Order: sequence, then structure tokens, then C-alpha cells
Amino acid sequence: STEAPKIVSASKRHPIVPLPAGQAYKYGTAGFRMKADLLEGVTFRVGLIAALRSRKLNSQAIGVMITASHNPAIDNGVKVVDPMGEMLEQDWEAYATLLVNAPTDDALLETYNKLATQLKIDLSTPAKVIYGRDTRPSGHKLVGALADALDATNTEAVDYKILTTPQLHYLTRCTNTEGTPSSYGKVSEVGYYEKMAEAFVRALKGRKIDGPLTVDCANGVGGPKLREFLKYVPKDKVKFDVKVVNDDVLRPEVLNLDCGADFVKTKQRAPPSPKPVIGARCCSLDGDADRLIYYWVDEKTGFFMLDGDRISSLAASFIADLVRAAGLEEDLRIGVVQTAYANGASTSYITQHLRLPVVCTPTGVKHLHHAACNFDVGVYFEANGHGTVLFSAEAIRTFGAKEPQSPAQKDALDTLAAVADLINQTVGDAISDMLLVEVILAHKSWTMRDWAVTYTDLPNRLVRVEVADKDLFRTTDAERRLSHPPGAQDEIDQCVKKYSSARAFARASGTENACRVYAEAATRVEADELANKVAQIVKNHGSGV
Ligand code: G16
Repeated sequence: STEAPKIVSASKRHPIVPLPAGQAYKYGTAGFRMKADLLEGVTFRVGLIAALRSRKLNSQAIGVMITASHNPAIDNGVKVVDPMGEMLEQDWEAYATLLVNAPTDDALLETYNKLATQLKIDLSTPAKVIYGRDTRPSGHKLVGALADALDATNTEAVDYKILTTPQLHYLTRCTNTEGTPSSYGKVSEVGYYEKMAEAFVRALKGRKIDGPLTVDCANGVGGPKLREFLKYVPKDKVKFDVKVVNDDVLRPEVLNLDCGADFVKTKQRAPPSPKPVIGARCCSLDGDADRLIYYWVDEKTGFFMLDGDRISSLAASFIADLVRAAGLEEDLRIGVVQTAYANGASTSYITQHLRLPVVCTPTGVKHLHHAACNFDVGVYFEANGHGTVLFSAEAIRTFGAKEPQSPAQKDALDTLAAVADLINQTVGDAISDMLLVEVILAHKSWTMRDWAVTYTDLPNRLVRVEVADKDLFRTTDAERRLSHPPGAQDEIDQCVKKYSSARAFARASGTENACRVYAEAATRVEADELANKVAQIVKNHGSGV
């Protein structure tokens, strides 16, 4: 093609760093993620894939987000967003992996052309890619590599600069639906704030939010974006007293450091700074504002966490009640999607108390999202606080079209419609999820304690284990069991047997160079002990012992 010389010369400016023999770059749980200094060539090549994808999909805009979310500040990452704001289709993860691992510039061009032929892509079709990045300083250089790839492939590019990940997903969907009956909103960051603020007010329906909310922003992009959002909440209609903390984006090294949703979830404690105020309602976002964890410190009982499972069951019970009140329970199928990390008590609560079906998928919102699409209302959350609620087009149509038989029915239908607008339909969004939680607590007049007593979590522990080669660990049964290395699962089974109400599993992380171990059991001591024993099994097998 005429672009060939441009691609090769541009690629020479963004060389790929060769990995040690036997290793390859891999499109993981959330795209390519690693030390930022390995990513320039990777990002250039992801630009090529995004351009191909746009051409394949009749010039629809594709999104590219540069972020490493919950990872430490020295890491970065790059992931591709499909036209409706979903994660990149799985077949294309393999194409991206193939392209990124091409050993030379010429091999890269050859792979690019082969993919175009194989996928029947007409390279003269116009292409469009929109992109954004989090606050990591390395993002600047990576965006440069991405822009060069888009230029070399004659792709129309829009640089949205610094955004939260969910904002980029929102903008991708808005771009592709603009001017159509399924328009998702104004194609701008301001459009995102306006849509969310309007839906927030409408969903509250005059209910009062009880007391201030402290939001720990992980010293990431969520801080400035949350402050911006708050300007759009009409003060005369809603009293929403938010204290934004840990919002220092000027010192890159403090990103996700001793704060943020991942810290709170894995350490099971409040960030040390600012000093937790007894009784205050708090939540934490992660580094790119797509995860959310609530908590408070009780005067008597101490720290209490309300994680993704809690948000999921809160949302599911609220929406199921509204659907019943609206007289739609026969028409709409509500379901909940979780991963193996979901606390067993939450699964029992949802199936036995809420009487809703639960589906378990592997880690990664891309898997949960997919499964949630099979319901009219699909509630999906990972225990780490990453998730959202999906409404089918038919459900949304019904909320507007059904003739209410009573004022109570009208009320429920209006609230459902508002909630569907408030919850980001493209991907898990911490700011949108936080507004949803605030709306639900206001509707139910619930305190954090009311929310907490709905069920009792089984004590649990998450452990991170560094091993020589995490790729030795392969899973089956939605990651609940190890198929490799041989013998490891048997040892885990033997171990779990010794504890009551216990469950444990191990898997390789798709975003960090480590394995993760999860264990739950009847008591705190047992959960900790089991987690440590399973971690030791993983350590032994990981080092080839
Ligand atoms: C990403 C994914 C999440 C996943 C998390 C951890 O989150 O988007 O779906 O749960 O990584 O994945 P793993 O256990 O494979 O490392 P984030 O917030 O870092 O983008």
C-alpha cells in the first residue's frame, strides 16, 4: 500500500523492546500493561491495530486508552475500545498480540498487510481513532507514538488528552451514535458531566443525601474530573457535600500509593491519609476512576468495607424492587454476574434472598460485560469494585413506553429510566457508580450500617505471589481451578479440605507480573492461614520445585 514506507519509517522512531527469549507481549486482562519504558513501540503498534479495526468496522471510531489504572506509577498500559464503548473483541486481542510481537519493522509491515488481507480490510476506507490518557507522566510520550501510527495510516485522530477510562468509553460510544436514535450523549467531556448530573438529580427525585461523602481519588485522574463533575450538580436542587481527598496529580509518584480502591480492597483498611474520621461515609476510586469501594470506620467495631459485591447486591436489590413496583417483573429478566473473587456470602444472598440468578465468569470486565448482556438488566461487578449495570434497549424502551397504572408505578418507571441514564452503559465507571450508590442510599434512607447488615461476609484474604514464570499457571472453570502446573490444584484441594466453609483459588494476574491467591473461610484466622498455605503452594510450583 502507499502507506507502507510511512509505517516502516514511523515504526523506526518507536522501536519495540525485545523481551527475553521465550517471553512475548500479551494483550492481558485490560490490554498491554507493564513498565512504561517498554511501551512506546507497543503503543505505536496498538495504533496500527486500532486503525485496522476502524477500517474493518466501516470507519466507526475506535477508542484507545493509555492507562495502567491501579498499577504503580512507573507502569503504564494501552487498551482498545470498540465502537459501542465495549472492550475490544477477543479475536482482535490475538491480532493485536501478533502485531505487537513482530520482531522487526519489516516483519511488522508484513504482519499488518497479512492481517488486512486475512480480515478483508480495504486499506483505502477512512478510519477514525479517538484517544485519552490518565495522569501518568509517561502517557505523554506514548500518546506521541500512538499519534504517529495514526498519521502513518492516514487515520483521523482526536486527542481528548487527560480523561478517566470510563470517559473515553463514553466518548467512543457518543461519537459512533451521534445524530442517530440511539445517541448516547454529547460528544464531549462536558457532555459527560451534563448527562450524569442531570440523571443524578432526576434519579434522586428530591430525596436527601444524608451527610458528607469523602472520596479518596488515589491521586489519579479521578480527582480533577470529580471536582469538574461537581460543578454541574445544581446546588439549588441537590445538597451533595463531597470532600475530595488524595487528589494530588502533580507528584506522579504518589499515584495509587497507600490510597485508592485497590489499596483499600487488598489491605482491608482505610487509607492512612487523611486520617479516617469515625463514622464518616467514605469511598475510594482507583487510578483511572473505574473502580469503587465504600467503607467507614465504626466507633465500636472499626473499619468496615463495602466492596464490589456489596455494590452489586445493593444495585440488584434496588432495581429488582423498582421493576416489581413498575409491574414489569414478568417482562424483564434481571441477573447478576460475578467472578470467583465474589464473597460466597454475597452469592448466597443474591440467589437465596434476592432470588436472582448469578453467573460466574473469568476476571476482567470484558468477560462480565459479555455475560451481563444476556439479561434485560445485567448487574455486573468484580469484588474489586469494577462494574456497572447494563439495561437492554428493550428494557429502556419499556421504562418510557409503559402506561403507568398508578402514581407508584409512574414513580418506579421514572426512577428506572433515570437510573439507566445515570449508570454508564459502556463500562464500569467509579464516578457513575458512586452516584448510583448515593441515590440508592437516599431512596432507602439507609446509613452505611443498614447497608452493611444485609449479609455477613465470609472472612477472606487476597495475596499477591511473585513467581519466576506466572504463565505456568493456567486455569479452568471460570478461574476457580488450576489445570497447570500439574499437581498444584490437588495440593490446593487437600489444603482447603481442612477448613470449614472454605474456598481458595490461584491464578496468574493479567495486569501485574504476579499470581493472585484468594481464600475465604469461616474465621479470620482460618482465611489468613489458608491464603498463606495456598500462596506457598503457588510459590513452590512457580519456582519449579
Ligand atoms: C483491571 C481489569 C479488571 C481486573 C483487574 C485485575 O482493572 O479491568 O477487570 O479485575 O485489572 O486483573 P488481574 O487480576 O488479571 O490483574 P484495572 O482497574 O487495573 O484496569
